[in-house]
Amino acid sequence: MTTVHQACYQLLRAQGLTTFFGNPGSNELPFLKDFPEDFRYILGLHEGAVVGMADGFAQANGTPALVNLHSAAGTGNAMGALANAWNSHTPLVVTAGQQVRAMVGVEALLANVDAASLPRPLVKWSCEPACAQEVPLALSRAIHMASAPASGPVYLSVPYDDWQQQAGPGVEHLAGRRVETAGMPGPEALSRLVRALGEACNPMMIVGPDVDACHANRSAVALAEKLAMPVWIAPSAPRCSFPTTHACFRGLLPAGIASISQLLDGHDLVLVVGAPVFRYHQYEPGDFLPPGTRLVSITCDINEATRAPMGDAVVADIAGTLRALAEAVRPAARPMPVARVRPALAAEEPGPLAPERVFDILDEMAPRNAIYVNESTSTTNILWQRLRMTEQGSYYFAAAGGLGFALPAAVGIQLAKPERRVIGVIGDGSANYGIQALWTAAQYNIPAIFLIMKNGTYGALRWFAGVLDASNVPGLDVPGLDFCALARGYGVEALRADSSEALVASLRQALAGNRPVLIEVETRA
Ligand SMILES: Cc1ncc(C[n+]2csc(CCOP(=O)(O)OP(=O)(O)O)c2C)c(N)n1
Ligand SMILES: [Mg+2]
Repeated sequence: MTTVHQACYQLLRAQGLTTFFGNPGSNELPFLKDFPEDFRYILGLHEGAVVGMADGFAQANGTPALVNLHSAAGTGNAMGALANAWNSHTPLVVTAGQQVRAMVGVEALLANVDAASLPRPLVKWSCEPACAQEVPLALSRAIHMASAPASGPVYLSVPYDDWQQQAGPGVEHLAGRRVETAGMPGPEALSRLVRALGEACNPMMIVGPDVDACHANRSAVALAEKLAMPVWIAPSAPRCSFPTTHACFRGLLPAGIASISQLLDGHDLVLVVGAPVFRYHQYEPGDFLPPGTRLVSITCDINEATRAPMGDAVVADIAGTLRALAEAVRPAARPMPVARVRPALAAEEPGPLAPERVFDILDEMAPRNAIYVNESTSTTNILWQRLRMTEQGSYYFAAAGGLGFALPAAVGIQLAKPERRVIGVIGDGSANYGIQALWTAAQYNIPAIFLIMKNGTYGALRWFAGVLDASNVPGLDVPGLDFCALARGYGVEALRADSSEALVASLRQALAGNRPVLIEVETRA
């Protein structure tokens, strides 16, 4: 007889999901029982860190990651991280243990009441199977739902007595299933796009995270070069989809309606690829588009396409569409944009380091293919101006703006990409929301580098207080934190840098080793 437990492990194996990210409780023990040797379990000490690590792992691999959480409490702890995963289209198969079926109705301790509703609206699909025999089918569906465009997190709650039950007939058909989506625009839609691009006198392109996610950065470059058009990164960027050293690269768009509109002014056609239109942040009322500008977006997400307040959208496979456009458009007769002048290297000054100086040093010392995970919120623009990022998958940021992403995600990305060095650049406020991932980095020897920008404050909120004209706000400073002590407490080597020389020496040491290292840098607020 095949049990539900056996059938599900066969299914997970066949679908390539052999890494669990989890934090267990009693409800989950029957699922984790007799854990097969060809699977690995990455333990996180808090569910926010668990989902953050899985998010980084899944994004870096481009395939779904498996998460196992403890009932309602574990799911609740993970919701902030789920918001980020939902917004970055991260395929996550989140499973949660439920009480034994006989005691869900009486709401015994650890029952997940109305389990399927709990993670909504931050999941694509959510389910608690009606009976044990439906569990393998529900898990299979969860995997395919998470992966299908637009990919995203899904949630499956399983009562713990289901695992030992006999699986239903025909369960063996599930393991090898493939679900494919063919998302190319039809020939007419494609030629409309080609014509619009060919007829535009002054087009520009805005690329978003899904370009990088589907490895289409080179096609974006090819299209930009053929049309000699400037390229911006969509606002609140969770990834870097265009080489920041390229002549066409213009920078990171601001996140206010009026300031974006101002930058689009003079362009008769704006092509947005792989981004919502737009992920605004600060409210700057104004026209969404300047007069005379037409906007067309290519997205994998029907939600993104329909909620955009302006422009036309094509919901399609981003990589295939970009490739087809780059092949089909005729080279423009315009001169290529002139490369931006890189900012001058920041001068050495006494006292805490200027963030500019930190990024100059980092850019100088880090390997060219380093992967940056950013959650230093007040220095994001400086990072984009100073770090050269040229390869696919070089940059990650919390897509919903929920803190607690970068530190765990750096661990998950480093686990997925052992051949590249991951450097988390994390604020002294942000580091506290996912600090437990340091323990996982230490225990599994995942050699990410964590650079903590210690400016003693929630710097971005100080800026926002200015935007909102909110003076005398309490709770904006975070003095008295010792990240070296915290890191050592979790088993991670720690270095303190209070000068350029100390930062250079610390980075040299961290980069030379093959272990996780935290570097606490004193920075200017
Ligand atoms: C989960 C969560 N809680 C609170 C916030 C609000 N928030 C946004 S930026 C920020 C400050 C982060 O400070 P820090 O990491 O020190 O970076 P800095 O702004 O100083 O560069 C806070 C608290 C958030 N985005 N997410
Ligand atoms: Mg800070």
